[in-house]
Amino acid sequence: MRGHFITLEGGEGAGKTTLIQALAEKLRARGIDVVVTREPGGTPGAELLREILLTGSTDRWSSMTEALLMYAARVDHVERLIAPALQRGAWVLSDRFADSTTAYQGAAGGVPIERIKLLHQAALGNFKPDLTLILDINPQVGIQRTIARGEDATRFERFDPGFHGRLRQAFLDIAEDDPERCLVIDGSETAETVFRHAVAAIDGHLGARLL
Ligand code: Z5A
Repeated sequence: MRGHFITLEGGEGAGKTTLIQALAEKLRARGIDVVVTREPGGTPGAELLREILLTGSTDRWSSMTEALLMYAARVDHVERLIAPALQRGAWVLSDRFADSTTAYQGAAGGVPIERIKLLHQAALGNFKPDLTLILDINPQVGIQRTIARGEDATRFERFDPGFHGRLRQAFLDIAEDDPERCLVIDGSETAETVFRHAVAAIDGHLGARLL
């Protein structure tokens, strides 16, 4: 028996962390074994890479170097956490996964998408999520939400507004290219409405009957 792998994607402050917590609660209430994780990170080795990836100046590395580091962290994450959890039948909910590399380092950062696809194939073969929920939001609204939270900006939050506009479009393009796997949810709706759409998507795509 294999579990299900669900990823949440979108720009900063889109509401991924809020949604993932609500989904985990709902699934656990149904007696499902749930693993909540995030990228970059999720394992001790990948969390070390997260620390250096999210700090320092924006030009610390080129986008290609970032993509390689993201995949180094991702392979560790899949090998040591995600794949074993799926094998024992758990549902894995990840705050970001490979689509973030396509969007941030590819579309917004300038690495050709074909090179990122080759990198994915070399690192993880055909491994991909069963369902990806993309929270779409105006980047200014999302960044305002994270500022209101009072935390220091990460390296990525300090990139220019053009970068964040390209990101938003990149996630919409990813959804259009793979409609079987991806569903776009309006992240500017209330947290309750976003949650309802997400639960309906999980029921529709995975036959989960959570509603
Ligand atoms: N990155 C990359 O470049 N390449 C890659 O391959 C990967 C990642 C995997 C990870 O940062 C960074 O790594 C990320 C991309 C890059 N860029 N940045 N920055 P992170 O994990 O620290 O940041 P994030 O993913 O953008 O998360 P976030 O800023 O915490 O946003 P969020 O999780 O989507 O939102 P939230 O925490 O749920 O909500 C933000 C605030 O809004 C909070 O106060 C909520 O209470 C509030 N909120 C949430 N939902 C709503 C609704 N519906 N209405 C009103 N307010 C809401």
